[in-house]
This record gives sequence, C-alpha cells and structure tokens, in this order.
Amino acid sequence: MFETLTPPPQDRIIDIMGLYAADARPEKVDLGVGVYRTEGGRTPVMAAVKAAEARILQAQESKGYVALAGDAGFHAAMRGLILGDAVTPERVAACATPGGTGAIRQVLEMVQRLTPQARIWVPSPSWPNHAAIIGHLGLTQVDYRYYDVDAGGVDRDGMLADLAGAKRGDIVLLHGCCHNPTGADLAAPDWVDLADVFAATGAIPFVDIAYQGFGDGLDEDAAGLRSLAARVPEMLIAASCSKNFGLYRERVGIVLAVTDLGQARAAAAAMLAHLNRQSYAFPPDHGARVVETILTDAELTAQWRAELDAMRTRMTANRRTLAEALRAETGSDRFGFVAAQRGMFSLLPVTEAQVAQLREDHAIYLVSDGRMNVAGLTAETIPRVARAIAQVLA
Ligand code: PLP
Ligand code: TYF
Repeated sequence: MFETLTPPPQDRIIDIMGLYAADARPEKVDLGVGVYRTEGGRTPVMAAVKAAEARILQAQESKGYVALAGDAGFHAAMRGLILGDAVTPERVAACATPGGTGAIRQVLEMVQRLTPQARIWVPSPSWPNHAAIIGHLGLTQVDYRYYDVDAGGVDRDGMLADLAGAKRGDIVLLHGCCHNPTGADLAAPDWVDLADVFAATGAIPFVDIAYQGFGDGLDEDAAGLRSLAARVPEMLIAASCSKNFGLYRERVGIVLAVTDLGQARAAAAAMLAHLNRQSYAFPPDHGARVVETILTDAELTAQWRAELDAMRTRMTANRRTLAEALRAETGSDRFGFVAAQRGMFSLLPVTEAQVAQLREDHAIYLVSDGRMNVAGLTAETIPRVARAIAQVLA
C-alpha cells in the first residue's frame, strides 16, 4: 500500500539542513536552521543544564509515569517564567508537550474540537510549521499583514486593520518575541492596541513564544504577552524550552491556557491532558525536569540566566557587526534593520536565486526565503558574509 503515498510537502528549513550537511567545503557557513551557536560553531549543553542533570541522575529513584499533563512543578515554574504575575495561577491550565511544536499542535487540536469553524489568523510571514499544522488539522488559515519589508519593521497599521476583520471565536496567532523569520517584534503600545482589537472582535489570542530571553531579556521578552494576558479574558500560549535552555532534542514545551475564572480552567486542563493521551499519552519528562530543577533553585537559575545573557549578547553583537559590515560593503543604510531587530533571525531582501548563489558560489547557507540565523555568524565569517551579500545584490 505504501507505494500509493504521494510525497509529503517539504520543510524549506529542514531541506537546508540536509544541503549544508552534504557540503564538503570547509569554509561553509550555516545561517539556516534556528539553532544557537557559539563563536566556535558549537551548540553546547548549557552548564546549568548539565548541573541539573547531574542532580536528577543522583536523586531520581523512579522512571515511572508521571501524569498525562506532565509534572505540576514544571507547570508552576513555566507559568512563572512566562506569565510572571500577570494573571492569578487559578486562571491558568497547563500541559507539558513534546517541544513547542507539540504545544502548537495541542492548542490547535483543542481549537479544532471547540470551534472547528474558527479561522486562524497568521502573521505574514510566519514560521512554516504554523501553516503546516493548521492545514494538517483541516483548519482555516487567514494571513494578516505583519512585516513591512521596506521599513524592516512591523506593519502595525496593516496588522491592526486586518485583525479588525476577525470574528468572535477566531484565533489570532502572535509571536511572543523574536519573530521567526523576520526578527521584527511588536512594541509595547502595539500589544495594548491588540488587546483593544480582541475586546472589539471577541477573537482569542494565541501566543507562540519560542525565544524568551533571546531578544532583550527574560522579562522584557515576555512583557507584551503579559500585558495582553492582563487585559483579555482568555488566551492560549505555546512555549518552547528548546532554545532558551538549549534542550532541542529533549523536546520540552508547554501549553498554558489562560481562562476565565470558574469551571473553565478545569475544563481546559482536562481537555489538554486528554489530547496528550490521544497522541502519546505521557509527555517526555527528562527535559521538563531539568527546566523545573533550574527554575526552582536560586543558584542554578542565576547560572542559567548568566549563560542565556551571554548568548543574547553574542547575537546582538553579531547583528551590529554585520549591519556595519553591510553598510561598508554596500555604501547604504538599507541593512540597518539587522541591528535593530531581535532574536535569531532576520529576513534579507534577497530572491531565492540569490540565496542559491550565496550557497553555490560562497558556501553561505540561508533559508530559501532569505532568512538568516545571526547566531551562525562569527567575527571571522562576518566580513566574508557581508561581501558575498553585497556581491549577489549588486
Ligand atoms: N515556534 C517557533 C516560532 C519556532 O521557531 C520554533 C522552533 O524552534 C518552535 C515554535 C518550536 O520549537 P520546538 O518544537 O523545537 O520546541
Ligand atoms: O525555525 C527554525 O529553524 C527552528 C527549528 O520543522 C525548526 O524553529 C525548523 C523546522 C521545523 C522544526 C523546527
């Protein structure tokens, strides 16, 4: 029967991983997949993670199942990290998932059950897995204007105008911080304007936060999400610990459903646990346990924060250095947005053919839409990357 299968659609980011791995040129530069890298090109296990793992290895006496929604200590730690004290804990249902992708999937599964007719509003552009999962579940996607290519920033007016067309029960997907792929984030007043849109339309915000701590800091990166949570009656959050804890392959994520008081929280919690059961029963525990161990210990938290600060500082410095190098190479300020944006990604104004040229002629790997992972740059490669970009654009 398998011969009747049609090939599934490719993921352009995963495609680039394969092309890069197969390239034998020693000077190759990987600016593709969204994985943090050190100046030495490594994606190390964070020291705080190693220390937490050592403690867990010592203390853990059972590998027995935990609970369908994962561990309550992990829920509480993540609720604090993401929401701070924006809403009372009694309003938040939580459920551990395999990665942020698992959280997105479970949120959308819940939406499909609750309101299959809901439209899912997605920023243009967005992470390709959003559209993939929405389509896979047979939900309806509507794109809203988000990125202003010429300004290198958010098309705030376009976004608000489009979202005014949302209906009660529609879901509006927002990136909590470090927008993937553009690096253009909402400013504090934009989140307040969005709260007004939700009040006026009755649509429900769904915030995907996969890079908390990679933009301006842990609290700074969650400030918009928190201000929205404090203003709306209901909100969905899908969070990932892949990047900020470097736990990519452990698959650590969480759904937080901010509910109205009363029965709603218990109903949401029960449905999320049920949805876990339908897909894989118990979510992975090890990475979640590492996160909980770090966040509930002052010393480990301080160590982790310092490591995260260093990662963020490196990415911000790479942005500045590359923007300066591009200014020198091109004699224009058109790449100033690279320094102004935040997180791992910026979208370069290059065509797919120019991306191919960078890859073939210069061994520089970007995603086909022009997305660049700034963590993949180093002091050594930045001058060469800037020169190559200027050359293919000339
Ligand atoms: N959401 C966005 C915007 C992402 O870029 C990613 C990728 O890391 C995720 C969610 C989820 O990642 P993971 O499933 O690896 O935790
Ligand atoms: O955007 C990225 O590069 C990361 C990693 O299907 C990723 O979020 C990429 C594609 C994918 C899953 C994760």
